[in-house]
Amino acid sequence: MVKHTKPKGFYDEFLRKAPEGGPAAGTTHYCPGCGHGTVHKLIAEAIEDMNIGDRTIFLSPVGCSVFAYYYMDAGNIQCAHGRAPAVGTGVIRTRDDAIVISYQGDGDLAAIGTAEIVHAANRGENMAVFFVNNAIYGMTGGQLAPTSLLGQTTATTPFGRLQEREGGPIHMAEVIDALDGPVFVERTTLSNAAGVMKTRKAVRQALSNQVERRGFSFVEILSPCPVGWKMTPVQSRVWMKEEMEKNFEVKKFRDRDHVTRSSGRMNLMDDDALLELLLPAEGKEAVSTAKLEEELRVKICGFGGQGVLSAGTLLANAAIVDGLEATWLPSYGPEMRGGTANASVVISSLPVGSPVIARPTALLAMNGPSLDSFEDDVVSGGLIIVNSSLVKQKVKRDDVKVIYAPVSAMASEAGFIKGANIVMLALYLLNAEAPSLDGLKSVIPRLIKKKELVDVNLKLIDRAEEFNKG
Ligand SMILES: Cc1ncc(C[n+]2csc(CCOP(=O)(O)OP(=O)(O)O)c2C)c(N)n1
Ligand code: SF4
Repeated sequence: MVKHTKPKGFYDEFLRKAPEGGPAAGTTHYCPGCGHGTVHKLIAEAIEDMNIGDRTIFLSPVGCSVFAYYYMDAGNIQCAHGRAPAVGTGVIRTRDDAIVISYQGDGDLAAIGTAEIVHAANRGENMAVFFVNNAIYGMTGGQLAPTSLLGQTTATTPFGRLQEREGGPIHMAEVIDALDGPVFVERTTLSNAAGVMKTRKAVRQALSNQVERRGFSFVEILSPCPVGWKMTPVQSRVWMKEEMEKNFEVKKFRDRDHVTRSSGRMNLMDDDALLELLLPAEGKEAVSTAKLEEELRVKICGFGGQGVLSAGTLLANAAIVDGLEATWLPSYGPEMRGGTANASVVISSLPVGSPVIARPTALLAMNGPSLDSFEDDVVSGGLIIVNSSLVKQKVKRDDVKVIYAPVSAMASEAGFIKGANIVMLALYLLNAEAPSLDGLKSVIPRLIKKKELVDVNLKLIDRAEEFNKG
């Protein structure tokens, strides 16, 4: 007798359907007869049997399986539509030990995400891709997918797919097999029990390739979508056998016995090499070794041409030479000059979790619209420095420290209006816990390419120090 149990690769309760627990906490959100549940179970069983749950990172797509993170007891990342292979590349290249699973539907992988999957496969990234091909966009109501069959009626091809109008179905396993990078490529089917068992084997093969760090594995799984196809679950299986499998050949395309990629991080440079690249000049030793209790989140904003992005680069590099961790994230409009721009710089004693800043600890507002846009976001007790040469309004908040400084005028008086960003940055450093002003002084000669501008920028720092003394 076969006893069906829930594999340990799943969470004990599926809270998507029953947020409060209770009887429905054991069921998924999938329609009856859907193939996603079967594939989930095959993966969850393999994760349990191979004892890889603690290092598996499961990438769920956009599509009906968007909620896979409610089920898989693993590290979960829900990816933007089609981008799972790109996210997986980032994961595997930063975590040597991760087992990366990219789980994708045909709209996700073969339409919006075609570029990501082709290039990840071509690079031979160490990941297992499970491509659930149900020949339709299930989640959005049954529109044509790249893999829909010729003649197949869908919400957007009510009279059937036409070669002349929509082109023919894309055979992704064959496309991936045309590349040199992958180590394992197979197409399987869920139309019958034997097909499910073959899929089980292919899933395990792809995952064991991961454990052995052999490279990129791709398993295309033909899967029923009774609701999208407007069939009963039983009719769906018959249609798969009679139509889908005739079009998509079920077979093993490739199973290489040699390793195409041995380690996830092999292309990464170590921290010293990275610093060498960032600071291509003498003296790479840390200027100070500041320790921060809390991360600093600095938003530097203005219009294009005011140097807010380069101020951000200088700030991040000053932090790095001070022995801190830092990220720099630019944001700017399409105009080369005159548009809006801002740089987000996060500084921490620990590796930075996210370069995105929702609540800045400091706002350096080079113009009026920047103050309007970001004033409310600053944390209570934070710091706002306003370029009072250009910003006429006052800060409305009374729970933050505010410094009004005519940084444009100060730079202009020194004969170098473009140095207003340096004055602003120096003022920030004079009022911040870190990085040190020495850190900034040490990165200026390394990062400012025009040597004649180095001295004037260093003088502007002195000017900021005078102003700060009051
Ligand atoms: C950027 C973006 N474009 C379009 C959509 C709409 N959308 C959601 S799911 C989906 C297709 C899903 O089909 P598939 O990948 O085949 O997965 P299935 O639902 O069939 O499992 C689309 C187009 C979206 N959410 N985001
Ligand atoms: S619409 Fe199709 S793919 Fe989506 S859950 Fe229902 S049967 Fe599965």
